[in-house]
Amino acid sequence: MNEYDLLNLTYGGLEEARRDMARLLAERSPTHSLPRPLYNDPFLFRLDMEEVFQKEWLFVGMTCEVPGKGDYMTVEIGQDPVLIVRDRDGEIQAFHNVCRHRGSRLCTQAKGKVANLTCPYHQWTYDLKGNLIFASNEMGENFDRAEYGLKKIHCKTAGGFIFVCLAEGEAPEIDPFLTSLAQYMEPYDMDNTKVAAESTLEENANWKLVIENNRECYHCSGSHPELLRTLLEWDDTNDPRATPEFLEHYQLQAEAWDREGIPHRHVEHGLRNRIVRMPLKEGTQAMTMDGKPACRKTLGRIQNRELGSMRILHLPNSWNHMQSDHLIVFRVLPVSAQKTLVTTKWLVHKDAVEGEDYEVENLRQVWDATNRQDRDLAEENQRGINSLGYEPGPYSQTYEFGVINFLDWYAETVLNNCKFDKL
Ligand code: 3BY
Ligand code: FES
Ligand code: FE
Repeated sequence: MNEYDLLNLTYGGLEEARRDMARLLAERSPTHSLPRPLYNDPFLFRLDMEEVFQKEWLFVGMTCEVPGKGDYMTVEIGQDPVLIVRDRDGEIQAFHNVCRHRGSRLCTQAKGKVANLTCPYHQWTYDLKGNLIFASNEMGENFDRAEYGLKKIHCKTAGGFIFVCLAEGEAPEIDPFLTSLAQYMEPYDMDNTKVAAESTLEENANWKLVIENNRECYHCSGSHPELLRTLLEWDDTNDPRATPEFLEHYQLQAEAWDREGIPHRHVEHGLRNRIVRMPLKEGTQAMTMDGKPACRKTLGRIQNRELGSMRILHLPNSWNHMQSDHLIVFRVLPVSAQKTLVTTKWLVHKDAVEGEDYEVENLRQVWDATNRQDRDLAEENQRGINSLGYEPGPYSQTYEFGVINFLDWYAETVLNNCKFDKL
């Protein structure tokens, strides 16, 4: 429980909360921010975890983070520790990071390399496909190791991204998006990238406020001087606010991208996924303080430094900026009703040398500043929402349509996934 949870208990129990969540989502105004309990009630947070984070595909990391056999990474999805490991066939597997003996967490580090997976508690040992290969003789004659393999989690990769889904039965459809993602990421040759820098911010705000904040740039001019050196304030080529100057600038860049076979056209898969390449401000090449590239080596087969930024949205937990010289990937993981972790990773060419080809400080400066600014905005947003004075307010249809789209996706997903009929 965090310090505010008791203050924000709106319901006497989970079933009452479930019924009211259905009502709140069905009766909400889609053009207004959500009713308060959806941003701060601990029961509704639990339902967000059950209906969204335990059932939908989530972005967890990049394939280049587990480049070799036996390389693993761990991630906590709420209370579910997850292990991602590259097996001896080179396939990426995801398991519940939980020992089948008495349930200890198996891998305790964020990243590592192993031959097999040995539990720190009583040394039960699993191979990289999750088969139990060793449990001491003390387990008795009738003990059948085959019954105690690690529990698998749905896992798919495309274009260098790793997605997992905790759903116990079938996972939702994601292949059409993965096909687009692989196609749009092809120029980047993701096997030859590496993480050059990483940050995790703990934000005292509900995860939906973190995503809402990312889905609009209405706040950019008031808060993001570093980002606005290079970023245009609308985030799609079909934005109604696009000026004739922008359209001309876009046209010229898009013609070059077409000649070079660089995918860029807006593609979407429902409201959950969107990919579009957007130019940066004229005369700039990357999201750095001076607009110059952060890395001397371009990525993959890319030669044109003016690739703008390809934005990839994956609801509920990721947005991304793919540029000619570096990539910035973002992952959102809820912790409690009012606590969220935002992890940012900066990727460059695998052979780029720190100090020669890039400086970490220069690489991360703009988004470190932007992330801190966004954290402060989300936290102030949460504080105001907790007040008796809060009532849902109207979104701007031009500046905040991305927020409206996100909440439409969220409401639809919860209403579809929730077993209201069982009540
Ligand atoms: O650039 C981004 O990732 C988002 C979209 C608009 C504002 N925000 C900083
Ligand atoms: Fe893992 Fe006992 S809990 S070996
Ligand atoms: Fe922002």
